[in-house]
Amino acid sequence: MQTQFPGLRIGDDVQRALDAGAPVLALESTILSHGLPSPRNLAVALESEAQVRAAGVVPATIGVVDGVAVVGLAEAEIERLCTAGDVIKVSVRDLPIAQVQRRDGGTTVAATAFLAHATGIRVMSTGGLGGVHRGASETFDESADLGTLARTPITLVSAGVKSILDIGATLERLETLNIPVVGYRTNRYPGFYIADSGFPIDYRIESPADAAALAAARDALGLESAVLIANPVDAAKQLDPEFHDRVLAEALDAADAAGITGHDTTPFLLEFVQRATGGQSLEVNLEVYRGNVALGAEIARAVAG
Ligand code: PSU
Ligand code: MN
Repeated sequence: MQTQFPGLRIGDDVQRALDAGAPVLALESTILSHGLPSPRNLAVALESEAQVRAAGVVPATIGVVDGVAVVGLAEAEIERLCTAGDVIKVSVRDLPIAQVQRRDGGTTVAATAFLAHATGIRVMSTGGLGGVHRGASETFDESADLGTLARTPITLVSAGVKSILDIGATLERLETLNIPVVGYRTNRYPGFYIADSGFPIDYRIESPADAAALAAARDALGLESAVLIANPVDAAKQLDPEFHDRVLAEALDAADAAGITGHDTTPFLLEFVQRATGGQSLEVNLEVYRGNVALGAEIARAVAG
């Protein structure tokens, strides 16, 4: 499937790979524009693309440049999203606005999955998913990632959701939305910085081939939901769980005191945690991301057969 629409550009490498049925892995860019500090964001973006290529897969970093949704950003464009001052956070609903106002934007998991699927890419890796925020029963703050993934048949590798969110409520919503969640070699839902969030997952898979079989079964049933592969960080490299819980409590208090709400919440909490852990959380974050990119590349190969 290659749905082209005005305001969409596909990179040459990516287009060639799609035409040839070669494996492609989609990567998001909000993690670059809003999730990681500069200049580390650029290093991470380029390293992960190199990591994907070394695995024999074509990387498609996705973002919005001057209003154009680009699937397979060129290096200069990645650099621009990593360094420009006025890059907005683009979820699905922001795509038309970014287009007509010619903005630069980092695409969220939702917008990235939407664009990847629209161009025929079947596998994507990210760090952490958006989910249900704490206090959502009052604020209604639930990431558009969830609703979008309910109708975007892609295979998505993440390390679960960060514990800045309400993990239990997020898992409930994933169930309501008919989005399959499987642990990669685990029956525990990962908590991003920590290998085990404390919540169980009913099903696990053991290999990239298992993930590909799951996606094929989903497709054969005509289901439109994403398949989520929950890939925990190596327990030896996780953030110390007690330290993690303490910093998290401080971050939530600070957000509350500063009156932070809506789509500013995630970047605020992530930045707070980064500072409060003296950069330790950042190193874990990058470890988590590398692991998800590596597994995503393997799954992309398995899916391409
Ligand atoms: N979780 C992280 N880091 C991130 C994000 C989530 O650990 O950078 C980004 C992702 O791009 C995700 C988005 O799709 O935040 C969700 O934001 P919101 O809750 O506003 O939908
Ligand atoms: Mn939100």
